Amino acid sequence: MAKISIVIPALNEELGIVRTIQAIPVQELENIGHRVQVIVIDNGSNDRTSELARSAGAEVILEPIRGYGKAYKKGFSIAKGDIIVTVDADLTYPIEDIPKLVILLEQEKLDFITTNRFAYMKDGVMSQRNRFGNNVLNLTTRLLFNISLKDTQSGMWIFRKSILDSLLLRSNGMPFSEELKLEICYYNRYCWKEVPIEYRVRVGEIKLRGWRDGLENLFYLVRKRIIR
Ligand SMILES: Nc1nc2c(ncn2[C@@H]2O[C@H](COP(=O)(O)OP(=O)(O)OP(=O)(O)O)[C@@H](O)[C@H]2O)c(=O)[nH]1
Ligand SMILES: [Mg+2]
Repeated sequence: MAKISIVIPALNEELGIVRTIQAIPVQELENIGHRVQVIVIDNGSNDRTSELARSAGAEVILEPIRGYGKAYKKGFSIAKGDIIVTVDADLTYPIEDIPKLVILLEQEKLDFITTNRFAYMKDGVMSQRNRFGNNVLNLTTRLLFNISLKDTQSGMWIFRKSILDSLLLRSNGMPFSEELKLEICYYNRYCWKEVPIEYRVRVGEIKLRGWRDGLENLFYLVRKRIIR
């Protein structure tokens, strides 16, 4: 049977981690021919994230160096699936859509699917400040790279693991999300699609440091355009 690895970065997510893992439609994925591996990457949570993730049946990997990108790189390095799926540990992404998205990847022979959180977004799900920041980052991506992604910062992806070998992923922090998309859609020109999803209110404490991460992501886009 083919395998899917669901990779979940989690930093102090004791409120969402168990429900995130339990929401994974393991049986449905097996019915369409994929055994499921669930990997949680924790780098230094000081709550019960690791312990709860393990008790919910996930493989928990501890990455000593902090960072969203660092966590993903570690997770990808131990993922055994031919297909990798990513979600946050905060109940924001529609985990129940994973089988549908995997079928889409296979049927349309895509290499990568990224998701658009803004498609059906209700008021109050994201702060006005974050919406503004996302708009700036999407516009900058369009101007610098001529890619019309509607959501350059989404963290829910479905892709073939085989593409990872050709990607130059340098960021260890929050810019990892945009860098991954640029490497796939711009530098390597893989076959990809952006799919609308529902995005929900986060449980637990926000990890994003608003202006600071926003500006870091913006400068990262400019730097990436100059030196890949
Ligand atoms: N392992 C690890 N996970 C992280 C780190 N920073 C963030 N995360 C996780 O990565 C996911 C994305 O971070 P979020 O804080 O949800 O960031 P976001 O989705 O951009 O914004 P909000 O959901 O609005 O907070 C969550 O599951 C976090 O727990 C980190 O340094 N290490
Ligand atoms: Mg989140």
